[in-house]
Amino acid sequence: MRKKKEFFLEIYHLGIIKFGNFTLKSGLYSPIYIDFRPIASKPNLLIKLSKLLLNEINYLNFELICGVPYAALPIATALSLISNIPLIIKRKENKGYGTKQMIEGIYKKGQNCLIIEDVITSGDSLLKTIVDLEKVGLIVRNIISILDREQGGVYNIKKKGYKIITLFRIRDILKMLNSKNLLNKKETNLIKSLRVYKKSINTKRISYEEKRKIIFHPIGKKLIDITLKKKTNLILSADLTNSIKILKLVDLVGDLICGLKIHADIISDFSNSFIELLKNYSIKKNFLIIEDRKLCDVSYTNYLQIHNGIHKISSWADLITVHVMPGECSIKNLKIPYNVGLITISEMSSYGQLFDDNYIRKSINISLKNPKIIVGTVAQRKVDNRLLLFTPGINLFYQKKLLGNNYIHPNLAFKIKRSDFIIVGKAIYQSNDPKKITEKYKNIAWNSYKNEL
Ligand code: 5BU
Repeated sequence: MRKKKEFFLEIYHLGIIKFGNFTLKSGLYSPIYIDFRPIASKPNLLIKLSKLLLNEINYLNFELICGVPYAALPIATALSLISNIPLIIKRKENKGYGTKQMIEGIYKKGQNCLIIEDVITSGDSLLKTIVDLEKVGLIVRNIISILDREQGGVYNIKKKGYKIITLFRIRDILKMLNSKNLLNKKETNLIKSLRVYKKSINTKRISYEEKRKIIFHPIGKKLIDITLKKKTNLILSADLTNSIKILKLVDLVGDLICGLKIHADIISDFSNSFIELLKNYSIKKNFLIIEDRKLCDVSYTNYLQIHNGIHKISSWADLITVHVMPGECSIKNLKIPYNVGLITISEMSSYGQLFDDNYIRKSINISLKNPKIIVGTVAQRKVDNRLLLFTPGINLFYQKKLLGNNYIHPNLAFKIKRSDFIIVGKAIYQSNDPKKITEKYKNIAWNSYKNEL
């Protein structure tokens, strides 16, 4: 332990710990960010780290070493050089040309591979790496990591039957820094808040009632109230191009949904009277109206698009979707009424989408920093519990790509992505019996949420 402590204090001075507001790769919020990448630029420390890691396991059992991309790659390389165990490289995404291999290097089916990770948070990227290695016939049993952030990842991995060793746990590191008086008051307070977040916000699904308490936006609270009252977390995406057809559908299934999502610009006969009738239904049948506008422009243009044109979205929509690709400023000064909320799009369900981890993290961070205007987000992963998570790309009968969208079963949305609301379109409005199918989706989604509590 003494060696480990000494080593940690040495790397601490490289600035590997930062305090502030961070959204982690997993989408979870944290007041503390730990980044071991700087070690790669210090060969002596990289060697020390590799020796410490190798000390933890009987490495002669392994025929291959693989690092979780990208942060663990230099560490895995150093381990390979010291131990003489061959290295293989796992790609993050396949390069789309040439051999399209996800695993590079020389390996044979049935070889036993040791996995190296730098920081374990939710364990999701580690599990992705394992899946790809197992797909090519490699055997993975053991993982070794520098840090356990103690946010559920180690538990998730062990639950799947893998053995995992970590050099440090976050609590040991913070204790160590405290004992050496290396933390100032602000940093100590942030760490205290980390404990609170770990318990109440980040690690597990919380009930709609609990979520209602930590969500700031009145429209977010209203959506949860509707959900609890009607026992439905189903949003219908009525992507129809005719207003009468939309109204007929709403008349039929409005009692079964908490939200109705439309694309105003696909409705050929869009009119004020349509909006008036839709609004009446939303009051009578108690659901919110979401305009899936996906704004993506500079602030002033977004402002014009929200309030003007033939759609005048802000006069009727309860929620409007928006990309934050043009930056945080683009969602400022939109002058949206207090009873309209925004849903950011952090990651789409479409096949081949270009949202990468970095962008998703930034988008979630912006969403968290603006609770007075942002209610939640669309993402294909767990997000911080202070955001409502909306999941499109849902279908009961297939789990695959169709018309450019990726579809999953509602149970998976609640279980794996920790979704709050599922969005269902074609499966309902194209069915022969929309009412029966809506009831089916409603019940499955509601029970799925209940089972996850
Ligand atoms: P579907 O018929 O169930 O595939 O309809 C999904 C709807 O959700 C449709 O209106 C899309 O425009 C919308 N959508 C989506 O599919 N994926 C996304 O990531 C986002 C929106 Br954001």
